[in-house]
Amino acid sequence: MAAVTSAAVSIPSFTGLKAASASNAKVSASAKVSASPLPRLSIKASLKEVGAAVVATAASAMIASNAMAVDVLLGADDGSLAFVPSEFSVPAGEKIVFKNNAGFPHNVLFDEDAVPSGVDVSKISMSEEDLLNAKGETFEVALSDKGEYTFYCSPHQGAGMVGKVIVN
Ligand code: CU1
Repeated sequence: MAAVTSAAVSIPSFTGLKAASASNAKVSASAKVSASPLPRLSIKASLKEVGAAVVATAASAMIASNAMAVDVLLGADDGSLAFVPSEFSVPAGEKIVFKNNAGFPHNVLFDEDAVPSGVDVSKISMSEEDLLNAKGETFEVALSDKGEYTFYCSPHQGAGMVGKVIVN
């Protein structure tokens, strides 16, 4: 009979589905659950809610991380090869989240001839060989130098997939 480990006892502080299901198996195989500081009933209840709780936690983390971010779609909903929006402004340091939407693969490269002087585009761009291939994939960047930046998608630059951001 497996002993209750500290991992099994700390079920309410699970960090992911994998950990949660591992704990679940340990608890049901163990006769020593009552040794846990938690009442048996509350362990059962939290196990039932593990799935929903993980989803809720992930969702609220997402909302929190996007609270101060600008979202830019890669590919318009109608399939056209464009950044949406293609021109926008952000406060310096605010996160820009490029999200793969349609017409991929896409990437995001800043134009070395069209960024504020002193900015190293290799530090803010994806690598040219790197492509976002699935819907919902993201690339995030925060720009700290004020000024105007032009960016493009290398597979679709010729089709006009370019954008501009003003950092102020
Ligand atoms: Cu593209």
